[in-house]
Amino acid sequence: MRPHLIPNFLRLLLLIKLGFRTSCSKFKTEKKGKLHRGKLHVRMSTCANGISLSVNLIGGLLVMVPTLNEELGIRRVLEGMPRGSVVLVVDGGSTDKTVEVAKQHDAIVRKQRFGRGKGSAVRTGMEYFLGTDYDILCMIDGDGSNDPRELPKMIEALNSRNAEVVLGSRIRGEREKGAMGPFTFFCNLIVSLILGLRFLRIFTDVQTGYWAFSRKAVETLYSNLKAEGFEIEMEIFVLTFGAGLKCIEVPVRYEKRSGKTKFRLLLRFRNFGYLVYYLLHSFWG
Ligand SMILES: Nc1nc2c(ncn2[C@@H]2O[C@H](COP(=O)(O)OP(=O)(O)OP(=O)(O)O)[C@@H](O)[C@H]2O)c(=O)[nH]1
Ligand SMILES: [Mg+2]
Repeated sequence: MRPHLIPNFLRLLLLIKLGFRTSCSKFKTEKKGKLHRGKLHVRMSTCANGISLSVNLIGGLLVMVPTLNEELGIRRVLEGMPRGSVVLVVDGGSTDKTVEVAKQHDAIVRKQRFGRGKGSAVRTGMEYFLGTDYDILCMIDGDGSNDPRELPKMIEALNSRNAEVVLGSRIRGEREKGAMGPFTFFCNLIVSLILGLRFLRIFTDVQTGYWAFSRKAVETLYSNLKAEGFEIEMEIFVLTFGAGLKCIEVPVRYEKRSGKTKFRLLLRFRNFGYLVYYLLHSFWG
């Protein structure tokens, strides 16, 4: 071993030991005889500031990535994941190398159920999550536009602010030039303000692809979700408030996507129809 690595190695061991103790004393809970690992992870990532974390420290988190022909984006996303993340790629029948690339990066790959569209992929991912004992489910787009290095920030928000659902706002966050055109920016903001005001709250980016959910949130939402397409985020938002789950948003960075968009112009207009539908739904359920 090279001499300059030794102090770092000892420091890591010490941090793990201290972090583990602190975390356990403050956050450990038992669930079906198993450690509630999501909270443990967050504590440890704070303790071990500056040192890359190993596999078992991030054990309570499952990261779901819906993909449809994202061979370029998925590589970017998987390569940027915090080390040790368990990633579930839910694929919608890609005809390029998306699945191959995902497998090369040790992601779990599942084909989506419930029909075509991103919504079906998200629901498939939630169904998979409920069959495991992970504590937190994060969702991130597979086109490389969301930065996976912000996952700890999302989880931190979930835990420290006692939220059940966290959405990553691209409107509040820093945006790479050209990542989001003015039309999309405007549409996202309007839709979000309208939906937020329905619940007397200000939200800026309900249609984001970056989310974090507690286990309780997924258990509550999953069986009520019916969306198959890009309206899934609006449905999640409305059902979250309908169920009285605490939902917050945090700013996230947004970069230019790799590959081609699947959210065609027509679908963007269709989402305004869904906006009306979910608003009515939120009043009359
Ligand atoms: N499994 C699955 N994933 C999908 C489907 N449609 C889109 N996706 C994925 O959902 C994510 C969001 O789709 P995008 O095309 O990026 O839509 P968007 O982010 O609203 O639009 P852009 O601003 O153009 O990026 C991407 O990772 C897509 O690959 C689908 O039918 N099935
Ligand atoms: Mg995208």
